[in-house]
Formats: sequence, structure tokens, C-alpha cells
Amino acid sequence: MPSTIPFVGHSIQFSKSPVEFLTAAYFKHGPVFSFTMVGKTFTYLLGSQASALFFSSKNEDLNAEEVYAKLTTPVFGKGVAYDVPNNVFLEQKKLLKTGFSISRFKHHVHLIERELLEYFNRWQHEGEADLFASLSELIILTASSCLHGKEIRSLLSEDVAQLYWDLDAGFSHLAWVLPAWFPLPSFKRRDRAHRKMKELFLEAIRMRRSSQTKEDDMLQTLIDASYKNGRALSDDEISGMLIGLLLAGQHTSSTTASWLGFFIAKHQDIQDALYEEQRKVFGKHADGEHANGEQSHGHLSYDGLKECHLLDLCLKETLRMRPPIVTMMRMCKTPQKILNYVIPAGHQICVSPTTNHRLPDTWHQPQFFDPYRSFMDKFVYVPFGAGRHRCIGEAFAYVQIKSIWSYLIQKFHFELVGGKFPEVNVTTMIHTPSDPIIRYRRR
Ligand code: HEM
Ligand code: LAN
Repeated sequence: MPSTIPFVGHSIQFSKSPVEFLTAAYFKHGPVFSFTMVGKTFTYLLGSQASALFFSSKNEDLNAEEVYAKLTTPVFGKGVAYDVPNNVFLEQKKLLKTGFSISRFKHHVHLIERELLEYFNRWQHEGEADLFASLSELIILTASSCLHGKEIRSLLSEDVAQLYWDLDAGFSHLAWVLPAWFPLPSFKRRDRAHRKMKELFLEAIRMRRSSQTKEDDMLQTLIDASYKNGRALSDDEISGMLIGLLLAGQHTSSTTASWLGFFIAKHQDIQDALYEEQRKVFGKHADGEHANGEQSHGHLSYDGLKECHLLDLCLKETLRMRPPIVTMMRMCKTPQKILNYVIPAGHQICVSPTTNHRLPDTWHQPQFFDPYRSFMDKFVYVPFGAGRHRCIGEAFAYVQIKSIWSYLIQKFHFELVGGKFPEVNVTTMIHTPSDPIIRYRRR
């Protein structure tokens, strides 16, 4: 694509409205096109056929760590994720996957419910609340309860939440363009937060290692795990993975849960149907035992969540319209033939879930929230990616977000403030709702 501005290239148009920019380019230039931004060449692969190359390629050809490590290693630390060869990270993902079992999820639902009861107690009878801020706070607590275990959850004071925000701010646009050592205040805060967080986690790991009893949680899975060659995970690797787990589940889930809330508030007919579904599913489960003998501790249960089909469809449709990861990237290492193009080594190759999820030639009326729509072509619905880099957190995210919204739908009725649906804030790396205030009233 030609640009009149040297070096800056298409940065300005892209940063103003990336999805509109990419969609327009798709119609003008087809499913494969390149442009430059701050001296780098980006090649986008859009639509089912072109995206297939991205998702089925080998890491040696389209490399993830070369583009991501700069951002992630200062946050997670060394020895995990994009700091290690991809086959090692794949083993780490496998270990994490074994930690996400159905029996764990059953327990998670009760942990999440406990956090929900405590957290939303502070809401009034009716009022307005910053939904995104509330769900962000809540999800740190639920994710930590479920993924870190009780020792670390009990450390989550306001100081620690601040450390978390400082670390999280490491995922910034500046971190893409500046070297990790650059003396920027936000980088210094990130590095300090990393050191402090790591200290806390190392202490919790040491305590757990020396404890007589074995817990049934992710921390225990990681402590007991070993690589294929028999080597156990080091404390540094475990603490890196614990940071990774928290960050992976935080932004993605808090934005998704917020957007879902705004869609529910906008579509009152859907909200009514969701309320009915909750009454039907959890009404019968409210006390006593479930059909399969699982004891019900409160209102929510994993088996009940499975039966909330409409809620499931609404979450799926929210992830179509507002997937948290707007763009995934790889460094092109070897020339790639695709359709009638050859992409040279050195380009950054990208797929945009957000753009794929809205292509007008692929979806029927993509701009409308329709939980009943059908999902057809391969690789055009990719909120969790696909292939070797695919997300392992999908099932956990569904459990977490469905628990939260089951509870909220049962207890509250929601409306948009002044009928206004939040705009998308595209200046954040994960597209957040701007002015995310919602009206609530207890049922
Ligand atoms: C990878 C989305 C929650 C852990 C990914 C990728 C996407 C994604 C799109 C692929 C990135 C790429 O190919 O470049 C999401 C969404 C979530 C979510 C939409 C929630 C709504 C979680 C949670 C965890 C998690 C809760 C862990 C507890 C991971 C891991 C990877 C990954 C380990 C692997 C990255 C790789 O192999 O390169 N996620 N994620 N995610 N996610 Fe998630
Ligand atoms: C992220 C978060 C940021 C995100 C964007 C920069 C927004 C996106 O444009 C590209 C993909 C990226 C970098 C991304 C990839 C996968 C990450 C790094 C995460 C979802 C955050 C956490 C996840 C990571 C692989 C989880 C690591 C887990 C361990 C156990 C170490």
C-alpha cells in the first residue's frame, strides 16, 4: 500500500481506527496487504484462506517470540513463555493444561461465588457503577483464588494490587518501540513491580513446598510437575508462570466480561431471557444436590453453568464483536507463499481477530449483536487464536465469566446510562470500553 509519509507510514490512520483501516484495505487490496509503520513492514492476512497460513505455520517460519518477548519477558521474567524455545513453552502449556481439569473447575465456581458475594455486597440497592473498574478488581481476586491458591490470594492487599497494575502497564505501545532498559518511569515501575511480585510468589512457593499437606490447585500442579526429560520446574519458572497466568486471565476476561454486560444492558429482551434461564437452571439447583450427586454449596455450580446455553451464546457473540486480542503477530523468518504473493523474511505478519470477526462478505450483518447467529468458516472466528499458539485458558475464562454473569443476572437488572452504549477505546492495546458506567438495580 503506498504511503506519502516516510517512516511514520500508515501509523496515523491505523492508530485512529485500526479495524476500519484494515477492512477498507481488505476491500481495496484483497486478503493480503502490507504497509509500514515507524519503519517496520506489517503484512496482514485477512479472511479464512489467508489466516490459515498464519495458524498452520511452524514457529521456525513465523516466529512469535521474536515479536512478543520484548513485551512479555520483563513482565513474566526469564525462563517462561517467549523467553524459552517454543518447544519448551509448549511443554509449559501442556503442564498448565493438566491443571485445568473439570474437578478443579467445579471447585473454582465455588471460589468465584465466594468472591462475588463479598465484592458485590458493597453495591447499593440501585445506582451507577464503573463496570470495567469493578470487574477488573473482581477478576484479580477470582483469578488469584483459582490459579494461585489460598496463600497468594490472602496476600492480595491494595499494595499488591498496585504492583499488579504497574506490571500490567508493561504491556504498552511504548514497550514495542523502546528497548526494555530504556529509563522510562513506567518501565522502572514495571521492573520494580516484577521484582516485588516475584519475591512474594517465591515465598509462597517455598511455604507450599515445605507444607505437609498437598492442596488440589494449579500451584500444586506446577510444584509437582516435571518436563519430559524429568526435570522439575524451578521456583523461578513457577513464579513466572503464576505471573503469566494472572496477566493472561486479567485483561482478556475483564474487558470481555464488561462488554458482555453492556450488550446485556442494551438488549433488554435478551436480558429477560437470560434471567429466565438463570431461574430455570439455578432455581432447581438452589438447594440440595444436583442430578449427578455434586453437592451444591451455594447458588452456582459448574454443571449449572453448562446448562446456561443462552449465556454461553451471548459470551461467544461478545467475543466475536469485541475479541480482546485485536491483532496477533509473528516475525516472518522464511519467505512465505500465500495466494499469489510471496511475503519476504523480515515482515511482521499479522492476523486480526476483530477484523476477521466483522468481514461483511463473511458474516451476515456483522455489526449486530446476535447470539443466535451461525459460525461457519474456519479461522474467521478466532478469539482464542488457533494452531500451536492457541490459548489454553478458554475453558477457564468461560467458567469465570459465566459465573460472574450468572450471579449478576440473578441479583441485578442492568441498563445503559442514558441509553448510551460505550465507544471502543482503541488507544489501549486491548480495546476497552470508554466511559464504562452502567446502571444497576437489585432484583
Ligand atoms: C494465547 C486470547 C484467557 C493463557 C492466546 C491467544 C489468544 C488468546 C488470541 C493467541 C495469541 C497468539 O497466537 O499470538 C484469550 C482470550 C481470553 C484468554 C480472548 C479470555 C477471554 C486466557 C487465560 C489464560 C490464557 C485465562 C490462562 C490462565 C494463554 C496462553 C497462551 C494464550 C498460555 C499461549 C500463547 C502461545 O502459545 O504463544 N490467548 N486468552 N489465556 N493464552 Fe489466552
Ligand atoms: C498477550 C497480551 C498482549 C497481547 C497483545 C499485545 C494485545 C496482542 O496484540 C498480541 C498478543 C499479546 C502479546 C498476548 C499474547 C499471549 C499473552 C502474552 C497475552 C494474552 C497475555 C498473556 C499471554 C501469555 C502467553 C501467557 C503466559 C503464560 C504463562 C504461564 C507464562
